[in-house]
Amino acid sequence: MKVSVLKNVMGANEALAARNRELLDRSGVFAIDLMSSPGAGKTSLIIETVRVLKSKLRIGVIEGDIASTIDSDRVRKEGVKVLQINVGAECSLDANMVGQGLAKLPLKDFDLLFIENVGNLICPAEFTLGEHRRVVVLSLPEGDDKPVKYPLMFTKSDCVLLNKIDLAPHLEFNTAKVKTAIRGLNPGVKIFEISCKTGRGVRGWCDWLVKERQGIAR
Ligand SMILES: Nc1nc2c(ncn2[C@@H]2O[C@H](COP(=O)(O)OP(=O)(O)OP(=O)(O)O)[C@@H](O)[C@H]2O)c(=O)[nH]1
Ligand SMILES: [Mg+2]
Repeated sequence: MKVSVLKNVMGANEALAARNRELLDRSGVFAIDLMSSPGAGKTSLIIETVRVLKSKLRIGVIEGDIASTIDSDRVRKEGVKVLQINVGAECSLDANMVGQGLAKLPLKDFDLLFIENVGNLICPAEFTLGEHRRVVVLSLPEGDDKPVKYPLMFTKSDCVLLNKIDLAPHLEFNTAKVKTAIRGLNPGVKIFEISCKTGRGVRGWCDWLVKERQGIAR
């Protein structure tokens, strides 16, 4: 019984995600589902990316959080259109919430849409939203065992950003070991070492993003 209810919930989410994807494609918007543990640097990454790419691409943002408008207030200061979705007791955005958000946004005005998911390495991996690419941020202070402990998130992502690389001298984080673990779960995944604080690696990530978008542009 439990299993079939769960199947129905996931099936309904898949159908709504496909509708979101159709709408995004029709509107010419390339969408990223940005996931991580709380505090790994998703909002910082959006801000750094906007700073590099805003002269090239028209960027919109959906901010998913349990509560507050802290992240949307931060991002709005960069001069981009932001929609906040507060999920309350839920542990992730889902396709229904994102569909309602998309209906409120001027999609024709965007080339690129960031969907910052709720900070959590578990639930967001389970729900597709209609995105074109899934990106997970793993920050060094979280520890290099996280891909092995939370494999689904890393198996299902197209790109992993190892953030806060500026803190490496102060931590025992084995970058080679973590990359091997991630590639063991997901051989085709792209991995970048970045720092949103110093800007290291941010250009390489932005170049990848632009190329991925061009790859699906009609
Ligand atoms: N040292 C260092 N700090 C960083 C870096 N990136 C982000 N931070 C800091 O990490 C903290 C959390 O960053 P956020 O961007 O808010 O993280 P988040 O993933 O959006 O957090 P939630 O939305 O709460 O899940 C902030 O204090 C940032 O300034 C980095 O590359 N290096
Ligand atoms: Mg955030």
